[in-house]
Amino acid sequence: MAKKKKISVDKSVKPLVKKAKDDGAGLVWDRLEDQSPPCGFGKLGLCCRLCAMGSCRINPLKEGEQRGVCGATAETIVARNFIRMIAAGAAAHSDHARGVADVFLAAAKGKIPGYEIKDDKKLYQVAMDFGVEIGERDSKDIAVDIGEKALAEFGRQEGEILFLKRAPLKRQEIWKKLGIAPRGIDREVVEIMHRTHMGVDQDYQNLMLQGSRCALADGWGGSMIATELQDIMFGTPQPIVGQVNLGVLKEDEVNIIVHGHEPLLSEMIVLASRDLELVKQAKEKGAKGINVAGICCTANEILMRHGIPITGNFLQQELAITTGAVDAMIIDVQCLMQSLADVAECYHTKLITTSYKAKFPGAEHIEFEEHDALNVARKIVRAAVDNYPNRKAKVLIPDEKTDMVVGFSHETINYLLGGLYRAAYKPLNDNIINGRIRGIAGVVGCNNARTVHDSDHLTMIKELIKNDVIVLTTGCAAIACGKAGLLTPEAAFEFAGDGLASVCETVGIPPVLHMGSCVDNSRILMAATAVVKEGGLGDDISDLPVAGAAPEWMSEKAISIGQYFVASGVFTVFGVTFPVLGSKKMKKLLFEEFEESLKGKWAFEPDPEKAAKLMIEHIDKKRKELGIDKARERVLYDMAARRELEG
Ligand code: SF4
Ligand code: MSK
Repeated sequence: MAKKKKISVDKSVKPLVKKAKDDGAGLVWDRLEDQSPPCGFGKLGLCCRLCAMGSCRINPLKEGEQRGVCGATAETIVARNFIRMIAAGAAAHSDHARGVADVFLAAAKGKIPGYEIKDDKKLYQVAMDFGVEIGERDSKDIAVDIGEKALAEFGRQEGEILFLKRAPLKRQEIWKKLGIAPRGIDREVVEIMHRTHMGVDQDYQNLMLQGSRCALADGWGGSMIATELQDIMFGTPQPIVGQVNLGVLKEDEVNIIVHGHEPLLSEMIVLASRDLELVKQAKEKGAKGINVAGICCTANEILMRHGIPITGNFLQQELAITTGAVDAMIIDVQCLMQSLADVAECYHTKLITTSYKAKFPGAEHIEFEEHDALNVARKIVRAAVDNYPNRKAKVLIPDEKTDMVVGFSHETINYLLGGLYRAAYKPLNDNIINGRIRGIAGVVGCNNARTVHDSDHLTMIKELIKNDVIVLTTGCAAIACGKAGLLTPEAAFEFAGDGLASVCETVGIPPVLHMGSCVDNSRILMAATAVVKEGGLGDDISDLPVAGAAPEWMSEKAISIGQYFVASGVFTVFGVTFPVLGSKKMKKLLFEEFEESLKGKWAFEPDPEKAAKLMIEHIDKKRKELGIDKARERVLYDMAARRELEG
């Protein structure tokens, strides 16, 4: 165990870490100690193993220029590694989207039961974006065309991906001028793999152009397709109350945890858990009912749409099993620790893999078959019910659980601010212009065992809202906020500055808005675009007083998200570590020169308070450029002045 170093600010963690030790279950923090210190070359991005003449590494402490056996320089090695991370992240989001598009199309064709069109309005919106005829046509026919067009986006070879047209015109021109408008989603990923193969692209600036193009194919392509089609099938999120933290588990019920990223199966698990026959079976086994809860982004998806509780974020996946109360953990793809199988072995928990893409030695595999989704879900729920009597370890469910209000899609923000009949971002823009809201920050991303769990998210976000910056959040950052009580309207009075608090009070929203899962960072792009289109704050995302951050990032998906934020014109700060620090030229490009070309740039700052200050400084710089840096002074007229005015 890490030497008494604080590992989390979440009170639910400590007792379970102790329990794991008593029960002989190894946790992420134990392995972290074994893996410390991390490899210095890899951390700086300076290790290359792209061919068998290596692996090569550049020692930053040695004098003079060093090169790999093939002659590759530090900046080439660092850039290749960096954009391979982008390719992996974009591939993860986009393969998720492909799965959604497959199911969407099959459902539209009436080939699979259980899935339907829940949001006609969004169906028509996407139809317009995709150039699909609406007219008097049946929703299902429109959906078939949308499904086909969505799937074609992955293999598109020419032109530009269709959602790119949603961006502000000035942004589209920047992409065109730089030659980074993505042609097709898969094409950009494949081209990165080609260009970073031994002996191809040796120019770090050119490599980073392709990195930007691929990241844009993620944000404005794969991720946006996933979000939009999921919304059409499962409903666009609206504000809903939910609960979060390990205290949502119930000792006297069958506890099923869904963990991973894809809502296709978890939506069905929610339905199956309400099946009266299965509830009856659970009661026959001695349980009072069936309790479904989530971890990571699958959790965010079903929380946003059904109010299903969340057990925790990334670093709590092993702890959930350690409670001894989880009868089945159902996993699909992404952010799943292989150790889950070992931890599950110490308890009675059934670990069930469901995707042919993600199998675990030691886990039971029940393949998710979309054509028979509800029956597969029933089978899985039944396995959990049957496992309930097998609990063997002492059950310890921490008390911690917090209420929260979630479900802030960018459409919801529109309605909340402008009202149903005059939905508009104008009130938000007005409040930014008058200075009550200083700016907008997107704080997103993972947990990382190398930082104190949740601490950097919360420190940064509290600093931002204290300074009247409204925060949009997704992923594990959003879950951290929920646990800390930041996702309630009341949090505005406790944590926000006077200006932001007054807006939150008027509209009845929290100062931190939970916008969904990792693919839902596309909602943040749409919210920023809506602010631009509303007018009064410049004509590009880069003109806005906005900033982005991922203070506890760990996954390659986060790098892809960060790069598409930057390539969309957003100043973006990452914490923990940053995999380009080994090259001066790459640092200069990402931290400085991108501001010229992309009008957005990266920063690295592991201290979350300092990082928040950087974001606020950037927001203030943008306010100044817009001429709204001085909050409008309220002029109080006395009677004489009034008469003068009237006269
Ligand atoms: Fe070394 Fe060049 Fe091969 Fe990389 S590609 S391992 S730098 S020889
Ligand atoms: S789940 S990608 S740890 S946010 Fe989307 Fe959390 Fe990061 Fe996974």
